[in-house]
Amino acid sequence: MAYKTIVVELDDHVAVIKLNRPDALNALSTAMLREIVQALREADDNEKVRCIVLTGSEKAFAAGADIGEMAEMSFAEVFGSDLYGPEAQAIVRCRKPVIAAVSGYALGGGCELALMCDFIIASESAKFGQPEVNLGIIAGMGGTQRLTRAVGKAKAMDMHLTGRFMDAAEAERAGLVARVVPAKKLMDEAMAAAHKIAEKSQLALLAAKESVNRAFETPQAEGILHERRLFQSLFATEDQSEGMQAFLDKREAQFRDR
Ligand code: DAK
Repeated sequence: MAYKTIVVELDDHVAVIKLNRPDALNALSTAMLREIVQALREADDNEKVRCIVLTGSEKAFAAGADIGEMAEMSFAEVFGSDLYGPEAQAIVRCRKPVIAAVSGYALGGGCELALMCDFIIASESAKFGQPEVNLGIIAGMGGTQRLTRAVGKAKAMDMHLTGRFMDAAEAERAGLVARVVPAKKLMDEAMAAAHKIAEKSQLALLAAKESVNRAFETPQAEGILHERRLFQSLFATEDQSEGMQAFLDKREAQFRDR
């Protein structure tokens, strides 16, 4: 499918979705969010794809929702159309692993989009923030919830109430990002991680992602039970037999997603 605001490329088993509105620092318009949703759906449905990398430009992952688009909207329009709601829900429904490769600004909806991915690899130049308060609004795509779970109440409150940006080093210390790498190496590192993930059993990946995400949705005892049942159910797969036999044979496993 031809896109106007993103570029999608397939590198072996990895789909790369690149946000591409450089003149607006990749501000998330409704059109762009819908294209991201469409690209994620296509990647999820494409059997060849085993991992997805979502990225922006060196200057901006995404500088937030498109302020120009929102500025004139009334409450009736925002509430009546459930602005950005269906798109945000669709993004987190993607079952395959999604890595956010973040360089430059990840602000407002851009920070929230990165938080919707499974983990973030950031360049040293990355800046995260929830500056919506400066516009007389608050985060609307999960920022008060996901950021708080990622970095804790103190830092989340600091960011949401002051609107200040967090640099990459602080973001790594706070647990917002998984790794920080030099800007020039960002895509190499993200692609290496994605290709490494792509080697695994798809069934184990789906189960691992589902199980980790349960940690945010259920009491711990329920999450642990869910994990144990998924763990046990993987013994019904050929990939479990193959993975363990390959270890004993001292060879690489050949997973077949069965
Ligand atoms: N929207 C639209 N255009 C943007 C933009 C944005 N968020 N951010 C930057 N741009 C545009 C600028 O207007 C400028 O365009 P031209 O003037 O050249 O036409 C161009 O990108 C370059 O920006 P600057 O000239 O400002 O570049 P600087 O390097 O000087 O500054 C900056 C970079 C990122 C610090 C600055 O651009 C900035 O402060 N941008 C706004 C950041 C921000 O406030 N982000 C939060 C947006 S509000 C909801 C769900 C979610 C949301 C809302 C509702 N619902 C479910 C209802 C989310 C809201 C947000 O994200």
